[in-house]
Amino acid sequence: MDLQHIQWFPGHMTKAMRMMEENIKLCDGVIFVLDARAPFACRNKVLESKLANRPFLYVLNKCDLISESDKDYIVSVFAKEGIKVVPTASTIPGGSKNVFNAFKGLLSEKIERNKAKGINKTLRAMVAGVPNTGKSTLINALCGKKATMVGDKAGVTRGKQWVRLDGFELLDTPGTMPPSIENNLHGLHLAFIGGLNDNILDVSDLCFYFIEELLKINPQVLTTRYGIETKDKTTLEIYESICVRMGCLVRGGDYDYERCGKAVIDDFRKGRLGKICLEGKVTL
Ligand SMILES: Nc1nc2c(ncn2[C@@H]2O[C@H](COP(=O)(O)OP(=O)(O)OP(=O)(O)O)[C@@H](O)[C@H]2O)c(=O)[nH]1
Ligand SMILES: [Mg+2]
Repeated sequence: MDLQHIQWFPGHMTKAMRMMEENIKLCDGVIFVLDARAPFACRNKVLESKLANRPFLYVLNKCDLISESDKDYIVSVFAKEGIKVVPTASTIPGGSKNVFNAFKGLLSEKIERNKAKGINKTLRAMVAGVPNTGKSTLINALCGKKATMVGDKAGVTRGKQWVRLDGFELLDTPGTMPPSIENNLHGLHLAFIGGLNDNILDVSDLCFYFIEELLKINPQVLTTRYGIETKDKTTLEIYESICVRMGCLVRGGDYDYERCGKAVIDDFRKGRLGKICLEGKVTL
């Protein structure tokens, strides 16, 4: 499966980047949301370079789905490049207060300058990131109410939407893919975390590659969840054992790869396989 080139039709990307640049002009700063399970695949280096001199913050969301040590590792990798990353979990009550404080800190100079000039201006921030990373959930968490629509698939937010919050206005935006995916593995990671439109992907292929990836990161996860042995087995044999354990068989005894694939990927996305980081310390 060549995910490096999938859906990266240059016209779409140019349009999306242009829209993002237009929105940036309306804002005093940018909050860019990363999925903690694949933060480096979510990263947008083109945007980073365009934001070099502006208040800009990466938020590492969904930290409840990775281990503390992977979280610390990711933060340290970004720190080495001088990039600040704020870890959070938007679905955990009160879990996003640190994001708001960090962003206020980032804009403090501007806030002070406005105050000195007697200007009482609402500051604006754009919330951007790959589809399904939790941008709208983060905004709701910051506001303490359901101000934007959320959902467990890519492309829930369609147009842009302003949300008011305590002297600020946050701009919720539809997810945007990085204009260049550095390698096929990053493309796969984006697919595993639900960053790509599932309709364009073959879920059996996806599950096969996901199992292969898990065998490198932590095969024990498969044994614990599905009660299967992985030692000395091929990826396909493991996939088929999971099919059997989950009762995913079709008439005649063949395997229902698709139904099983959907279930396994869903287990990962919902955190039912435990804490897994695809780009943590072990995997890079
Ligand atoms: N476990 C966990 N799930 C989260 C977290 N934040 C968001 N989610 C879930 O992730 C899914 C996507 O959330 P959204 O807020 O709709 O994501 P989005 O980035 O706005 O997505 P688009 O609008 O499609 O680009 C939802 O099912 C959320 O419940 C988190 O911190 N932890
Ligand atoms: Mg959204």
